[in-house]
Amino acid sequence: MYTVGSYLAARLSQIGLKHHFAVAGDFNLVLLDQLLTNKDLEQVYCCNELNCGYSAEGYARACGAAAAVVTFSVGGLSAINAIGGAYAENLPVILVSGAPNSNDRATEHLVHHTLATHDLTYQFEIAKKLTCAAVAITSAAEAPHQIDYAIRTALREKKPAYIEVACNLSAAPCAAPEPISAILREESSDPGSLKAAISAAVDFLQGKQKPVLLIGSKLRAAGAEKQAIELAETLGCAVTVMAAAKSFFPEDHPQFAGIYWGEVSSAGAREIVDWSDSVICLGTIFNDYSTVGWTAMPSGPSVLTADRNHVTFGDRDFGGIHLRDFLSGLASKAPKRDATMTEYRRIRIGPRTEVPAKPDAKLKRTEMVRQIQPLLTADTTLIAETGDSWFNGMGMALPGGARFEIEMQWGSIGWSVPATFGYAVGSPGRRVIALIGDGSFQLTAQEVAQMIRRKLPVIIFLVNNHGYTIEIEIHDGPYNNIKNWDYAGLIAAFNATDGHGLGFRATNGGELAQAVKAALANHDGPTLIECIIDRDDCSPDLLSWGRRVAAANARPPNPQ
Ligand code: DPX
Ligand code: MG
Repeated sequence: MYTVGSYLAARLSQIGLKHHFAVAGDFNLVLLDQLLTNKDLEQVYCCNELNCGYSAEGYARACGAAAAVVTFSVGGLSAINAIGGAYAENLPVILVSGAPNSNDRATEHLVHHTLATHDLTYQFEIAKKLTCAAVAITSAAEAPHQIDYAIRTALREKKPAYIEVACNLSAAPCAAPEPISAILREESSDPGSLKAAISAAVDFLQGKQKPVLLIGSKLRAAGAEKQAIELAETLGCAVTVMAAAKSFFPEDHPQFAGIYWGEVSSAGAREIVDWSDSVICLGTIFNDYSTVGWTAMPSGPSVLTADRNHVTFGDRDFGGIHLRDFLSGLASKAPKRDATMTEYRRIRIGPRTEVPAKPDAKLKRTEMVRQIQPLLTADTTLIAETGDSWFNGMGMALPGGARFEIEMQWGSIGWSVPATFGYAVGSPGRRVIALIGDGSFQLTAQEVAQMIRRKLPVIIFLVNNHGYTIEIEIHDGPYNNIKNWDYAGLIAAFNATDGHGLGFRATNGGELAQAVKAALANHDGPTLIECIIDRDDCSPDLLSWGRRVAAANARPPNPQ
C-alpha cells in the first residue's frame, strides 16, 4: 500500500536519486518518516534550509537531479534562495515542503510558522515564480499525478520544481506508482524543424571560412556534451568555452582553445574569437559578468546560436529542437572548417610554469594556485566559489575527466560549502576540492560539520584575504571588511568528540605543502586549509574584469 510520502519516495528513487536532503520541522516529520520507509533512498541532514537547498543543488550537479525536504515557511523561505540558484543554473532540484494541516485552510485558524494571517498560499505563490512547476497537495487522490507532473517537468526543463504536502496527507493512502517511463520519456525533436535547421546551418557554414565554437553552460543541461565534441571534430575548428561552462568541453581535447571571457580570456582565446568570421554558440548565457560589463558579446549575422530547444541565426529561428539532435545531425553534414584551429596553433602560448616560492616566504596567491594545480586528476571535481576563487579556478588546467563547478549566473556567496557537501554525497568516487573565500565561507560555514558527520574527504582551500576582495576591486568601502575568524580552528569545534576533520593554517609555501600532504592522507573527513594572503593579492584578471563591471554598474540612467 502506498501513501503520498512513500509514493514521492518511490518516484525520487525511480528517477535515480539515492539520497535526499532534509531539515526536520513539525510540518514535515510524518513526511520524513514516509520517505524513510524507502530503503533505496537515504535521508541526509543539513544544518539549515538554505544549506539544504544548496546541498541538493550540488547533488544535482553530480547526479542530474536532487530533492530537498523542508518545513513550511520558516524553512521553505530560506531554501528559496537556493531554488532561485537552481533555476538560474538549470538544475532540476525538487523542493518538497511540509505544510499546515488541510483542515486549517479556509478557516478562522491561525497557524504557527506563518505570517499570522489567514493566507497559507504565499510560499506556493513565491515558489511558482522560481520553479517550472509548483503543486500543493491537499488531496491524496490528486497526489500521484501532481507529484508526477512536478518531477516530469523539472527533468524535462532542467529547472527546479516545488511540491507542498499538507502535513496530514503525508501518510494518507494513495495509488501505487505506475511505470516511471511516463516521467522519464523525453519529447523528441520536431523532425521537420530539425531537418530545416540542420540544412540552413550547413548553408550558413558553407558560406564561412573561419568559424569558431563557443560552449556555454546550458550545453550540460541539454545533455549535449558528447554531440558538441562530434560537431567540433567534423568542423575541425577551434573550440572556446565560456567561464560558466569550464570542463563542459574537455580541456585535453586537441581542439580546446581556452576560456573565452572577453578581456580576461585565457591566452589566445579572445584573439581567435575576434579573428573568426562566425561564432557557433552552444547553450551560451551572455550576462553583464560573462560579457565583462557588456564589452564582449558575440552578436550580429555572423553568430549562430543553438540553444537547448531552438536554433537561431540571422533572420532564421527554428523551434522544437533538441540541442543534442541538432548537433549530431549537423556533425554528420557540416563541412570541414579548420582555419581557426590552424591559427590558434600558431598563436597559442604554452602553459606558464610558476617558479616555486621559497618554503618560508610569505604565502602568495600565485604559490597557492601553483600547489593546487597538481592535485587535479581525472577524478577530481574542482568547485569554485564566487570571488577571486572564480579567477583562480579559471586559471587551472583540467586533465581529461576532471570536472569544474561554478555558480556563475546566480553568484550567491556561501553556495559552495553546502554545494560541495551535496556534490560529495552524490559522487563518492570523486575527489572534491573547493576554493572558497573567507567572506563567502562565513555564510554557510556550518555545513562543514555535515562533511565531518558523513566522513567525506573533501579538501577546502579557504582563501583568507581579509575581506570581500572582488567587491573591493569593483567598488571599495568599509562594508568590504569582515570580522576575521579562526577558520582552521573551527574544524576542532565541528569535530567535537567524534569527528575526523582536519584544519590547517598556511602562512607560507612550506606550511601549505605540509597541509596538502596531510589532506591527501585524510580519508575520514574533510580537510580545511586556511591560506592567508594579503587583502589585495588577487588575480590580475579580477582587476581588469572588476574595472569593466564597475563601469557597467556606473552607467548613468537614461534621460527621460
Ligand atoms: C560579495 C562577494 O572573501 O571572496 O575573493 O575575497 O572576493 P574574495 P570572499 O568570499 O568575498 C566574497 C565577496 C560580497 N558579493 O567579495 S563576491 C555580493 C553578494 C553575493 N551573494 C550574496 N550576498 C552578497 N554575491 C548572497
Ligand atoms: Mg575574501
